[in-house]
Amino acid sequence: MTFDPTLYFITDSTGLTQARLLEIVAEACQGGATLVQLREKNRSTRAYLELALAVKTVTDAYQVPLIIDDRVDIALASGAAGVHVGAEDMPVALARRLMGPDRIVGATAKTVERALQAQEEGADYLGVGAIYPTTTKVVTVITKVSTLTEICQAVQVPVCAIGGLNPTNCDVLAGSGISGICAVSAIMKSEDPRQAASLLRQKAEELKASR
Ligand code: TZP
Ligand code: MG
Repeated sequence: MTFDPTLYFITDSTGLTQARLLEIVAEACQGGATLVQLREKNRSTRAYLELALAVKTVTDAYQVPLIIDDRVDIALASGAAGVHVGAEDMPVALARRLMGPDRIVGATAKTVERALQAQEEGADYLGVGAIYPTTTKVVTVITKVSTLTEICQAVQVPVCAIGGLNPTNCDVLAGSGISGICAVSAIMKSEDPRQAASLLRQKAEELKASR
């Protein structure tokens, strides 16, 4: 499946009603998100599936592909465009086998070695970070921009930077070779998610032009 990782919006529903989450997803799409990931950590399978179906209704309306974090079963059951797996999730090769050749499989990579392995196992894109400390609930370590650049040079698949990124601090990514920016809080916690997405999209386009 073709997809555009330029502005990859990742959700965090913590403390939000479902209605507000769906509103933010819609606003992010209106502002220019090119890819959306539903990221849920503490939901039952049933609740994750129901939310995925609701979010997909919104992303479908904007023709933005929906990626499901961690859960191949939820991705398949909801008809999402793809799944994103990290080091503690389904191995990339297995995720690829289960998802089939036509859906998107994304993977987290923090080293060149891991990036090459994920690509070899069938990842369609890589998420690399955290570039900056993040307020989003995640177990991660800082990835240097120099490592990000090495990863971009080593692989053929698109690479997205993640972690603490907002429109005012992402210029450090200029020349790194990224294909996109991932953002959670810069959009989720903005008073105007549409405007935040729009600013980030503009930045991401500039950064891609500087590759
Ligand atoms: N992986 C590395 S950092 C991160 C994930 C899921 C969270 C990014 O969130 P934010 O709010 O954009 O820093
Ligand atoms: Mg994960």
